[in-house]
Amino acid sequence: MGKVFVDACFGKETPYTPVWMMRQAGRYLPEYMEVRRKVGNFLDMTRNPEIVAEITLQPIKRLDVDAAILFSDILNLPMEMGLPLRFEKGVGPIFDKTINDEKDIEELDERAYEKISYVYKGIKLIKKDLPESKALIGFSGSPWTVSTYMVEGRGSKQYAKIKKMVYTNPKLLHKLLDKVTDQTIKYLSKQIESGADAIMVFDSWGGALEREKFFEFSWEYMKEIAKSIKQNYKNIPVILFSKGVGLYMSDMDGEFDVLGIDWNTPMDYALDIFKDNYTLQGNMDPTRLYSKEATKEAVIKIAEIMKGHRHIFNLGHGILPDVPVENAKYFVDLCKEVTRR
Ligand code: 1CP
Repeated sequence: MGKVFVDACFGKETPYTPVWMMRQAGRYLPEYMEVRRKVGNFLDMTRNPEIVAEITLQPIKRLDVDAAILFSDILNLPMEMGLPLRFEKGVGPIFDKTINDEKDIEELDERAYEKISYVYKGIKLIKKDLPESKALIGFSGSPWTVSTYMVEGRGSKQYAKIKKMVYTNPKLLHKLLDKVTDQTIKYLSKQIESGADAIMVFDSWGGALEREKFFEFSWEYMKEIAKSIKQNYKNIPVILFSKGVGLYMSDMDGEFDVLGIDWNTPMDYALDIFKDNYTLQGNMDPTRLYSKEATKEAVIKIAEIMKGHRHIFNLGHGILPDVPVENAKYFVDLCKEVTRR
């Protein structure tokens, strides 16, 4: 039996529309919180292959989603490139050392993709216990989104520091993006070699850029990653997800298989643009999960729009920590039920 998720990525016929949720391995799950309390520190969790495997598999066991996503973070790779990382309660990720000039970029460790071996070990452990019918998604951040943290030092509202670089020193920024792209391609390739069945690139802050700059500083690098992966691993689906760029979609092309659609972008609008050239993944507003009725309304609407087209059910961004697990389970069951053929 093939994997429903992988088949859907390639636009093959499936018995139902597969479903998973961004950030599905996380704080809304009591079993995640239990491990987190035991280990104490998020980063230590990501650096322990046994814990990585355990948490990755939790949503498979609890929700019966069609794909597991590797439990890690997009910031582990820049951390291994030489920027010490910490997570602060109420703030989020913090890099105390940031990228400011050419020297900072030259000092970045080009062996990062090897140093991050705990991820590859975790993937091997996950694959031992993952049922044959389920897929494992490996991932990275997009070079642009990862670079926003490397330059700003933390999550940002204005992106003033990196956008100043966009307009005053684009050459420097391209140099950083080139280096992160190179590491990311090697990192994702090793995830595939270790057993990942698909890979996804998260570009959460693509929407911080105006149209022309988005393509120059973010999309081009995502395309380069996709192209390189498809050249070497034809049978591995590549999923690209940029947040906040629905209005730029008509110019998006490239050698990827699946495009993630955020919740700000109407699904029928996206389908109009992409037709069945790609599988569209998404896009229920994650806050609908607070209400079963609101969930049902969206699932039925999205299923109707995507009926007969290439589709994977997901949320339009990550699940929130205080969503009842019961409602998440309701969403997953309902997606399969209403699309069963
Ligand atoms: O226990 C905790 O409090 C840690 C919370 C947490 C978790 C569960 C963070 C901190 N990262 C993660 C895991 C994670 N991050 C995954 C694992 C797999 C899954 O989806 O279940 C993935 C894919 C990510 C990706 C990620 N990390 C993104 C891109 C996707 C998105 O949500 O936009 C980003 C931007 C990050 C950075 C990050 N990691 C964690 C935080 C709090 C943040 C900051 C987000 C921000 O700046 O707003």
